Amino acid sequence: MTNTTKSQVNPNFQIPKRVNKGVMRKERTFLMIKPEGVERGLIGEIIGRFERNGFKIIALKLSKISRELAEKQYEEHRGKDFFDDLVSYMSSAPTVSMVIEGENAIAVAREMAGVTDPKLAKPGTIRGDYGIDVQRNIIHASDSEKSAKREISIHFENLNF
Ligand code: IDP
Ligand code: MG
Repeated sequence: MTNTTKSQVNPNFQIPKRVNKGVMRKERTFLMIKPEGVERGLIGEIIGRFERNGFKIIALKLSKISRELAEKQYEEHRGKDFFDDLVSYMSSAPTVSMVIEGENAIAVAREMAGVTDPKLAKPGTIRGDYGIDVQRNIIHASDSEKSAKREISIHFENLNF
């Protein structure tokens, strides 16, 4: 018996094996569909992958974020050569911000997103299937519990449940 199941919609999509199988943790994580994902009509496809993989949508928002908020989001990258372009891009057009909840949500969402560079991301991951280049890689997913808490609080200030 395997815990990897095929999606009914995308035959290439493999639901990832749960991380740390013995240690199931109900977690929340922050995700953002980047501008080209919204522009290309991929909101439903991306949210659907998380829903079909058993995650619950806790909060969801379509908005054009301010440059200031984009800078806060990517604070750890301030000073890097791609920082200005990245925050300009992220605040240039609408994005979808969301909080999802489920077992090992942080690590599983990172696995479903795929590695940062879409050229290197595996088929079946969101970036592997839809990413264009390293900046336009479709989705953001928090990389740790600390980042998830921080990112949820800056994008959903009033999330009190
Ligand atoms: P991650 O999104 O996989 O966590 P990070 O290294 O935290 O990747 O970078 C944050 C975002 O910054 C990436 O998703 C990507 O959009 C952008 N980025 C990272 N490295 C580069 C680069 O070398 N050139 C342009 N954009 C980059
Ligand atoms: Mg990151």
